[in-house]
Amino acid sequence: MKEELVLKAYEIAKERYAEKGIDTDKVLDQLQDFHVSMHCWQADDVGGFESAGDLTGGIQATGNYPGKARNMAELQADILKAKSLIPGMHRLNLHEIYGDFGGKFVDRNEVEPKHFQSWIEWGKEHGTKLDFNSTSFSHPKSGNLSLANPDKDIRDFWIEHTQRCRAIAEEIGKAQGDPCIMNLWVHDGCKEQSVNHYLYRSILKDSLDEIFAQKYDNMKDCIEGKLFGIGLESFTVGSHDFYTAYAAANGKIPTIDTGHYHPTESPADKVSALLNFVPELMLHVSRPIRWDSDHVTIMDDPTLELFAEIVRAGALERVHYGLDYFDGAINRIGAYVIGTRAAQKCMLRALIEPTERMREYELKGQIFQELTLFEETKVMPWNAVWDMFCLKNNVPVGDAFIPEIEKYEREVLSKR
Ligand code: RNT
Ligand code: ZN
Repeated sequence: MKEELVLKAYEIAKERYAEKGIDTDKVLDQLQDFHVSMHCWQADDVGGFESAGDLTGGIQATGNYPGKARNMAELQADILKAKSLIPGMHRLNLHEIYGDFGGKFVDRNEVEPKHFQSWIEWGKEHGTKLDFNSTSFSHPKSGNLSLANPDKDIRDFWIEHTQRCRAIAEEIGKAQGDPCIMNLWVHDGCKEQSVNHYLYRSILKDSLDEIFAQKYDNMKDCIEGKLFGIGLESFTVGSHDFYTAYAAANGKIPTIDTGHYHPTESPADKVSALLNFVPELMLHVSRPIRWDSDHVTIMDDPTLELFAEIVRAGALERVHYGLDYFDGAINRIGAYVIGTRAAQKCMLRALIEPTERMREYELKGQIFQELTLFEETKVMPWNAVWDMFCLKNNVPVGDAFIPEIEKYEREVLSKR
């Protein structure tokens, strides 16, 4: 799109929003401060660099689109390509299996901060803060139960792994001068009916207590619940109730993965409920289609509502914004660019809502007036502000990133 067109449209939008009491220049600044933690695992369908084994743990990447990253250099190149097409500064979320293992097999109970030293340097070089995840899946000891396993050896193995991951996150946080957000998700559950729900949950609770006993200053702990996993459909040890209670009792951060709820349940509605009891929230923004299918994030109603609820709660600074999807059926750079830009668009639309005016109407009982603004905000020219944001950040406006990704596919991805 022509630059002057973007500027002209922005000027008009700015005036229209000013009539509603919204300063779009301020919104642009706020959006600049909005950092998404991009998940490294979209680049290679959650493969990682530890072994060439199958993806297990009840999660699944579908599709076999050519060109996935096969090693650290390719993954880093892909991330940088994607980032060059996304406005703003963003973080990168690493799983333990993406360590720099130097071609050697480093087991999960042996991993050390040194395996992430080159990532730390890469992050510094490219202005990218890092976040972290322990990895319970895709390992011979994953089975159906890891931290909730009654077998002491297996449980201790995973406790050791998770403790080491926290130490790595601490080192990353220290090195980047900003807390490293570490997410803990384990797949533990049962395929069949079970009479041991209480037992497994009490073991998981004890494992978490042991893991979190060590206090750190440069990392933050998030715990992610779930509805079910593939092959683990009957019971999930780390359910939402379990982790919500644990987070509230222990001051931990619950992770809301938007793919992890009953299809009619609203993740957005959890924001105001949880934030009255827990310090912060972590998001895994995804797009479930009928199940936790990990489709690419788009600007859909549930995501718009989620971000709107955060802004309405005045909680912008209390939320960590991660993405979590793995679509192997389309160009993976495209998947990053669409998903990250969609999250930003949702945040823009949340920031640009005339919330204060609506709140006033509502508190005075002027409900039709408020409903009018709900409707009007949908058709206000927010897209002109979005285009302006892309222009300001020197990245393609609108769909102009398509040829760039096609070129990268031709020149790089198709040669893999
Ligand atoms: C799985 C969880 C978890 C994973 C990643 C790879 O259901 O959403 O966050 O997707 O850790
Ligand atoms: Zn997740």
